[in-house]
Amino acid sequence: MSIDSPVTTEGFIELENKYGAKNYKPLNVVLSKGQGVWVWDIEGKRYLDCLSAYSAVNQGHCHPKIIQAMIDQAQKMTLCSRAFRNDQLGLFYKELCEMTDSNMVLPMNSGAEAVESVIKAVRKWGYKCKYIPEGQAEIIVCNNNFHGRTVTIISFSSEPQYKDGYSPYTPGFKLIPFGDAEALEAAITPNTVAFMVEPIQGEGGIILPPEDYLKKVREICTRKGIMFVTDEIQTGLGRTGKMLAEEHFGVQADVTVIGKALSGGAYPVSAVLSNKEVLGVFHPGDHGSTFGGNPLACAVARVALRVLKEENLLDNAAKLGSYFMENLKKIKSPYIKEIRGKGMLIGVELFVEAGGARKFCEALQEEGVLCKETHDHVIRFAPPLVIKKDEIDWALERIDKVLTMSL
Ligand code: IF1
Repeated sequence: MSIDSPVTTEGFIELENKYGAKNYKPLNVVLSKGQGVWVWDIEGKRYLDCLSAYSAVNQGHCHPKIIQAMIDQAQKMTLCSRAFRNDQLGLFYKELCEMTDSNMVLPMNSGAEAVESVIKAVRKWGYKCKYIPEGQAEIIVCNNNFHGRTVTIISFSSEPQYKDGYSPYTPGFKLIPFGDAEALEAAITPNTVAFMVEPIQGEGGIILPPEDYLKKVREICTRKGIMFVTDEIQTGLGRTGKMLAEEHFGVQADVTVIGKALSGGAYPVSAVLSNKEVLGVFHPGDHGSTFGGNPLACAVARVALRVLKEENLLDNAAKLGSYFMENLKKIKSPYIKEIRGKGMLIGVELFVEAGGARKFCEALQEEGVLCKETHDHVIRFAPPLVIKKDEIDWALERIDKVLTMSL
């Protein structure tokens, strides 16, 4: 650190405000350390992390095994490009396929890149295998979706803020209501190549679909001959108590995108998982990425996946997630409209009269619990899956206090 490095919270905030783009409005806490479910700010105050970096840190902050694998691999080789092969890639593919019951993997880096890759894959599949006329491929998506921030992805967002000022948009997408299987059936045309959906809408406010929705979707997609794509970037890898959230609904998609926790938050790693037919459309040179599938990413992801299994994090998320939600429901608060979720992905929706979730998040910060509002009135609770019962009790005590005080 240079001698000009700030030492106070205000100093760091000032620096960010002076030099950084203002596309976020973070809570005013400057974090410098994380271990498991706990994070510390530069003043040494400890917080229980109930966001998990938007579900990227499912395995907990700085998981020792993941960090060790990262160090070991970094000392051997970090990147060699896909022009050559590396000794981590094939093992990563195999282990990932076995854990997610998939046949083929396309490695990328960010979630949005993986979603973009899916869009390319299903379009190409439509043209090459379904003989759709060039330029006519349609992809159906849901209102209230969140799939990332690229120009193409925001082109089919239903949230005006995500699109404002970014035109011209990419055509070829159709929006339908989430949870409405009949609307999907009605929207399909001979040019439809795929339907893409989050099994549980995350950014949309932790919205669960009707119980039989994905089963109906699966049946419709099969019958109509279109690809069923699930975006499990947020819901996948144990977050909801299963490896993939689609398992709760008894379905398997044709294509699934994962990211975030694929590295335990140590490094950006994403992937498209599919049956052979879809990813089989890519031939050498059709698609790629400098960093996708690099040995550091693969080594980190292999261990991050192993930790999910070795530490029984799926079961923990299911059991303690239910415990967390049941006890949140016991809180007698005049502000709470609804509590919903699956596993360790929980949304607490407040009445509009409560005046917005933000101030409750700020009050929770004071109490040592870090969380983030999603859409103005929902507080999301999504701690790392390594959380223990007494830590949930610790959080519940503070959440109860904040949600029952007058703000
Ligand atoms: C931001 C929310 C979470 C995602 C799904 C793709 C992506 C995401 C289902 C893109 C990313 C993020 C990005 C982050 C906030 C965040 C988020 F608040 F928007 F809703 F997680 F809850 N599909 N979600 O949730 O992945 O390219 O970012 O790796 O500020 O944009 P990415």
